Amino acid sequence: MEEMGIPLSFGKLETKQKRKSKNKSKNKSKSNKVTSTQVITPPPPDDVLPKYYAQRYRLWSLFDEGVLMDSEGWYSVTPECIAKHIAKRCHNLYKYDSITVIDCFAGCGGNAIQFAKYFDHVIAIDIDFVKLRYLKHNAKIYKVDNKIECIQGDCRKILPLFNKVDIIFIAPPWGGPDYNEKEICDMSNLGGISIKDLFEISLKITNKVILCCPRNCDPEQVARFGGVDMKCEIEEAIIKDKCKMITAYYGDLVNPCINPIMILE
Ligand code: MGP
Repeated sequence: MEEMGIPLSFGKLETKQKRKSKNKSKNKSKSNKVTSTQVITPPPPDDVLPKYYAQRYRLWSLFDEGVLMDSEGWYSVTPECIAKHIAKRCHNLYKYDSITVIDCFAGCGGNAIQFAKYFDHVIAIDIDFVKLRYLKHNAKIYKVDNKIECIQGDCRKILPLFNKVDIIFIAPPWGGPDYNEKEICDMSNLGGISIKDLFEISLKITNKVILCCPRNCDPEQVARFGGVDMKCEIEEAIIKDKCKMITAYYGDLVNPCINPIMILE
C-alpha cells in the first residue's frame, strides 16, 4: 500500500537509461507544471503527527468524504478494520440487531459507528461536546447517525442510569501517544479514571464488557479487571505484522472455543 505518496521501494541499481529519464523528469518538474495525473497529498493539520495522518484511510475508509477529528481523535481512534472486527464479532454472537451497545469513551466515533452498522441502538458517551459533534457528523457520512444517541458527560455517572444494556465497550485514553514509552502500560489509573471502578459499575449492568488496551498492557492486570471467576479473552489486533492494540472480551463475549484467562483468586 502506498501512503502519503511515499515510494514503495528504495535503493534499486540505476542504469544509464534510467538515470537519463530521471534527469528528464527532473527538468520537467522544474517547469512547475501540474499534470492531471499527479496526486497532490494535502499536508497534515499542524496538530497531527505525520504517522497518524499517513494512516488516515486505515482509520476511516471514507476519510475523503469529510471525516472530522480533533487532535486526540487522530491518535486514539480505532482503525476501521479493527472497530469493524469487534462489532462483527459481537454480532456473530447475538445474530440479531435489536441490542443496545454503550460506548463509554466514544470520541469521534470510530467504534460507535461500526457498532451502529451491526446493531440498532448505540449510546455514545463522551465528556467532550466537540468530539460528540464530530461523531454525529462522521456517523452521517457512514449513514448510521439515526442509530447513535450521544450523551455528553462522565461515563461513570451515566452508566448507573441504565439497567438494560447488552454490551459495554470501554476504550479509555491511554495517556497520549507516548503510552508505549514504558515497557508495561499500567492501566489501573488512566488520567484519573480507575478502570477497576469502571468495571465495578459496568458489571452491575452486564457481564458483556469489552476493554481496548494498549499492546504493552499486562494481560494479567487486564484479566483481573473482570474479577474472580470471570472469563477474559485477550485478542491481539495485528495490521501488517504489527500488533496495534489488544482487545479484552469478558463474560459471555468470550469465544467458547478458546481457553480464556481465568482469575481464580
Ligand atoms: P500508536 O502506537 O500511537 O500508533 O497507536 P502506531 O501507528 O502503531 O505507531 P508506532 O509509532 O507505535 O508504530 C496505535 C493505535 O492505538 C492507534 O491507531 C489507536 O487506534 C490506538 N490508540 C492509541 N492511543 C494513544 C490510544 C488511546 O489513548 N486510547 C485508545 N482507546 N486507543 C489508542
